[in-house]
Amino acid sequence: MFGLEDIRSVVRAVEKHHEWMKKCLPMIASENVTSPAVREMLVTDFGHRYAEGRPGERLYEGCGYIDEVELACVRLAKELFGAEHANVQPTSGVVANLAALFALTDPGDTILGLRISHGGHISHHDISAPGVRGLNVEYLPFDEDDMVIDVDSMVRKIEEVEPSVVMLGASLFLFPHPVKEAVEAVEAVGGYVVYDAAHVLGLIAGGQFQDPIREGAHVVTGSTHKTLPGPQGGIVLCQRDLADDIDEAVFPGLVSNHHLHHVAALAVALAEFKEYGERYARDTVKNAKALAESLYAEGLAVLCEHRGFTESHQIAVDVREQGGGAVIAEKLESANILCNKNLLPWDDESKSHDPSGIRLGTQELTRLGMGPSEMEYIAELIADVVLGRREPSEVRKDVEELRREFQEVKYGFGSGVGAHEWSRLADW
Ligand code: DSN
Repeated sequence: MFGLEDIRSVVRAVEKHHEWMKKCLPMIASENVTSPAVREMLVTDFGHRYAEGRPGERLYEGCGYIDEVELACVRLAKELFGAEHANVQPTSGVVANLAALFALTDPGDTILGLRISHGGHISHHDISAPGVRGLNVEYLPFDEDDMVIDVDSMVRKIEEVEPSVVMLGASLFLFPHPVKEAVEAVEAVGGYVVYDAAHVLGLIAGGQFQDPIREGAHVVTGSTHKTLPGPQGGIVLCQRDLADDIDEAVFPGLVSNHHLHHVAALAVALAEFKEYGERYARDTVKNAKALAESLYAEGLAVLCEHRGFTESHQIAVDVREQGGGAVIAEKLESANILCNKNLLPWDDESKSHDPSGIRLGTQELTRLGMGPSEMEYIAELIADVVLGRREPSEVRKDVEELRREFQEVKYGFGSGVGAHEWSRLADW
């Protein structure tokens, strides 16, 4: 009886969440929605099974079809990114970064990464993956006005500290990173470049951001659910000579069983991206620029006006004058506009609960079919809240009205394409 009540309350909360999300503007830059075709894969029997090891060399029986799917997923990833090797087993982006660090470093080594306030992810820092590996982390020099890594200082720093790894890529990631220069400098001291592409993986695959593999990065890591709208999980792409070290770092190093339903869902997402990726990535970046321009025109302090605001799916806004990131993100949530508070370069990192800024992403709104004219209107709604021109509860009504027209996931295989046949796969 109690069990049933518990289940009902969980189901009710999930249903309420779904209903509410349909009325919101999802602008958290690290999220996205999967297509119906990808979702079908997530509820298949693959989610019940074990397949430790590599395809064809499993430690369990019963993996014939699982091997087929994982090999397809690896092939699609290699094709889409032009990579020599792909490992699709990491269960998250942090696990992918851990795998790269376990493969390329020894405890006690030094690595370089971006400060969190400069956009670096926690898994580039000793509080996370590098700490687990016993590494010393030093910081990449950063130009706070241009929101880019300072190339000359970076090269000097690499020569000085001789890092095993230079971690590029970021969570606040407006402009490309100097991959070629980092590769040249770090190879001279016997190290590697790991490019964490979590945020921009889909933009890279769609040809709308820098291409770290072509620029020489030894390893590219990522999560598979941000601008690449796949299932939540991780991926590592690398040069052929590092393949065995990466594979061994993932298994048996960091995962026992990987998540097989994730692999099936990722294979479908990658196939979708071959079809729709270029257009989706282009529209996402176009929307980010349009949103930034409109917010700036409304009087908000969008970072990097002098550089065109952004070249990715993200924009950053300094809202110190309006009460700070925490207050503003909460007010926006009251208007059903979801974004996150974010540290900006001048913030003390101990202030992550009360930073100067907010970060906004356009990848999910784009996926729902919105374009530059919607960005302009959304900028007006955001400015209404941020500048206190209207009560969030008033703005919420306009948000709900706007969102009513945008309920379907675009740029993916939907219910019109084989969903009938796929739906029986969930029948377990
Ligand atoms: N740190 C998360 C973000 O950028 O939102 C991703 O892991």
